[in-house]
Amino acid sequence: MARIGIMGGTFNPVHNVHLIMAEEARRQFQLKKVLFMPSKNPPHKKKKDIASDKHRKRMIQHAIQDNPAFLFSDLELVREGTTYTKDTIAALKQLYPDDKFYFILGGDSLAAMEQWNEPAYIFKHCRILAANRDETDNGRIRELIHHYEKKYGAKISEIQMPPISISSEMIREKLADHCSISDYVPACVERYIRSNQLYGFSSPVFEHSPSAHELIGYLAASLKPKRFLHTLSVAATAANIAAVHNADPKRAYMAGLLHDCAKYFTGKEWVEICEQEKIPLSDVERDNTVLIHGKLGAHFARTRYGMEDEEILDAIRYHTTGRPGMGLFEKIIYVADYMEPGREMDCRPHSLTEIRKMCYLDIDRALRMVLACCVSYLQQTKAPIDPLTLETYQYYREENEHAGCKGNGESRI
Ligand code: DGI
Ligand code: FE
Ligand code: FE
Repeated sequence: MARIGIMGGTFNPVHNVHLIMAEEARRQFQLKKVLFMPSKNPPHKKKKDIASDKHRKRMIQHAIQDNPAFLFSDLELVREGTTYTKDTIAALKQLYPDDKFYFILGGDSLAAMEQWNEPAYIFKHCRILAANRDETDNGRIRELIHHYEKKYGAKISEIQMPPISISSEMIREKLADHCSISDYVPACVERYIRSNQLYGFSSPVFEHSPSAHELIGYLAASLKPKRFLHTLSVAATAANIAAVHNADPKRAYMAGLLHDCAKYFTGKEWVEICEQEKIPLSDVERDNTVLIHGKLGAHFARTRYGMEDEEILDAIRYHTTGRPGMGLFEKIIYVADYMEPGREMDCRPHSLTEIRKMCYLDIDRALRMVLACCVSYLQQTKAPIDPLTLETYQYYREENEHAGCKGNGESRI
């Protein structure tokens, strides 16, 4: 039988006291693990100052990543309808029938428990671990414990920890006042909040072109791990290709770092952000939302990450569709995105190995190879092809044919 701690709450945002409370509970009561379980923000009564479920989830995942005893649980986020703690406990009992549950909460929530749905059920099936977040609460907590013990036979213990008055509300206020929150949340959470402009914190992360080093920290905090690795790989590959073709490898690296910076979001979210930020969308983009992340990425790069280099911004903007008459950086990012070493796919009519060699020898030819593979893939999967993708494909095929007529001897790809 294992002891499992449950940390419920809105986590709007998660902060250091949540982490200290959970760790002290784990240590003092020999818990095997602690589940961080954010409560849902019901869509019908969406509170404006509550970050979306997805943002709160990602902030928690970042915050707990270094403590192996801490786990994220989306039990409450995924449940349909109103979520009650009582139902969560019932679900946990089914999932872990042999384990014992310890519900971790702050003194303020302890006071509110009597208004929860079926507190008697919760007290019967869980031990409560209460932390005093404020020294003045001590007497009040003892009174409450006594009351619950008498009325419900509750088993409540106090978590011993120094009273630290940090609250999510205080953090949101500091953000709104443009004050630092670095003493209150882990660095990765602060970066996440800043790069996603949560809680009305609308200032750019960087006012002017950042260094690659500064940018990487923010991308690590805002992209999912797989996307972040792809990003690093595209940046390194692009820098190598640029060096061979006498272009600035540092600028190619920056373009690679930023090319998928909007990819943290998906589908509907891209459309919503474009509507909020007044970025026009075509019908094809609305139907195939993946096409949006290039233009939105360029917009984020400029407005959030302080990127002012227009060639880099174009390389980000056109990295999914390409466009006729691409500049060298655009070609490099387009190709590097397709063939970076982490990519593994069967592509036709050219293999990845061929493209990986060709990009160092002849970037235009590598570009045509990638375009041919993309169009062939889209045709195979019957996905609607963006007119710009098709136009780009035809433009470079024709350009090559014209060059071929002039007799430069290049084979037609
Ligand atoms: O963002 P990445 O995955 O690194 O790569 P990307 O920006 O090239 O996006 C690839 C996705 O975009 C892939 O799912 C295919 C899709 N795509 C590219 N061009 C078109 C397209 N989808 C449609 N429907 N039409 C296109 O023209
Ligand atoms: Fe992309
Ligand atoms: Fe990419």
